[in-house]
This record gives sequence, structure tokens and C-alpha cells, in this order.
Amino acid sequence: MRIKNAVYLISSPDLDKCPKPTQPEYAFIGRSNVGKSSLINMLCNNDKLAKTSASPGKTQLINHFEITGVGAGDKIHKWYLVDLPGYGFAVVSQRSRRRWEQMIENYLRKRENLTMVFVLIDSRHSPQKIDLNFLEQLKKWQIPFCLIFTKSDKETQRTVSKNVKDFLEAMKKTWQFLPQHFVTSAIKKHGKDKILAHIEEVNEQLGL
Ligand SMILES: Nc1nc2c(ncn2[C@@H]2O[C@H](COP(=O)(O)OP(=O)(O)O)[C@@H](O)[C@H]2O)c(=O)[nH]1
Ligand SMILES: [Mg+2]
Repeated sequence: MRIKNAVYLISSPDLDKCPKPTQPEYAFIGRSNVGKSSLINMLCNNDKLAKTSASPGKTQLINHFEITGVGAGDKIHKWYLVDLPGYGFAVVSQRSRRRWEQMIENYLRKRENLTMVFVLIDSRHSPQKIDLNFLEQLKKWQIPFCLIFTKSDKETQRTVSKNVKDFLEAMKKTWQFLPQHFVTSAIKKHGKDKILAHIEEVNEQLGL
């Protein structure tokens, strides 16, 4: 799929304020500063779409974008892309952390058009508990997800491969099946085609 058009729609404080669930929805989430906004901008060919921010943990809203793509046979794919507020930002209060948890749980469990969650993992690090724990939550809630390892340009290919492998190995302790995963760099524009092809494929499976 090629992205033809990507527009920002709305930022919502909770599920009730989100746009009508009329399109398949793909949500992106991960630790603050993992490279989520940069990845979204790369996928949509627009450096200004999602704000890439130097002050993480600030955006506590559910951000909707309406995407129009062109797939195989010139088929038009309309879908929502959602930029979710990140987890694991150290400086937030207990209260805002709880608010985040409630908002995210509510959104992930009740959003009826939610098709897939992309969980972003920083490829520079060895497996982190906070990411593995978040995946356990998704399992508990039975939310389908894929993994996206970000910032692959920052370390050698060897280190990135090891971190990816170690992460999947760590998952094997509690998971019967491993999710699909992608390795990306927003700087080098790597991984974009595979992610968009996957979204197209999932859209096709929905039979739209
Ligand atoms: N080298 C490199 N830096 C990246 C990449 N993606 C994001 N960054 C940088 O990491 C920081 C956080 O990125 P951002 O997209 O705002 O992360 P977010 O908080 O998850 O939305 C910024 O300084 C980005 O320029 C990448 O693929 N490669
Ligand atoms: Mg961001």
C-alpha cells in the first residue's frame, strides 16, 4: 500500500470522544521516546504529521489520523491510525499514571474497530520488563498486536539482531506463539513498506 493522504483528525481525552468507529483502526504505542511519532511520520511520508517531541510524556491524548492508501489493483484503503500516549515516563505522578492506565485499558478493550496494535520497542536495548509487562496486559485482554523495533540505525546490525532475538526469546517464556515483528529506522526510512503491506493484508482479511 502507498499512502495517498494522511490527515490529523482529533485528539481525545477518552474513548467516548473518539471518532465514530467507521474504519479499521491501527494503534501505535510504546515507551515514551521510543520513536513513535517519527515512525508514524515515516509511514505517512509527512515529517510534521505527528509531533516528534523532545519533551516526552506530555501528550496524554488519543490522537486520530485518517489515512487513505492505495493498495494492490489500485484498491483504496481507508483506515484510522492512532497515536497513543506512551508508557514508562518516569516523571509523571501516580495520579496521571493511573489516569493513563484507565484511558488505555478502556480504549484497548472497548474500541470496537481496533484491528491491530503496534507495540514499539527500542532496538538499542536488551529486553525491558516494562515492555514485556505491557504485552502481558495485551494477552490478558486478548488484543492482537505486532512488534516494531525502532531506531535500528543507532546500533550495529549485530547488536540490533541480538536485541530483537533476546526480546523474542524472553517472550517465549510466557507465550506459546510469537507475534509478527518489524525492524525500522525513521532516519533511514527502513521497514515502512513491510508495515504498510501488513496493514493492507490485514485490511483484506477483514473483507472490506
Ligand atoms: N537515530 C534515530 N533516531 C530516532 C528514530 N526515531 C526517533 N528518533 C529520535 O528519538 C527521539 C524521540 O522520537 P519521537 O518520535 O518523538 O518519540 P515518541 O516520544 O515515541 O513519539 C527524537 O529525538 C527522534 O529524533 C530513528 O529511527 N533513528
Ligand atoms: Mg510522540
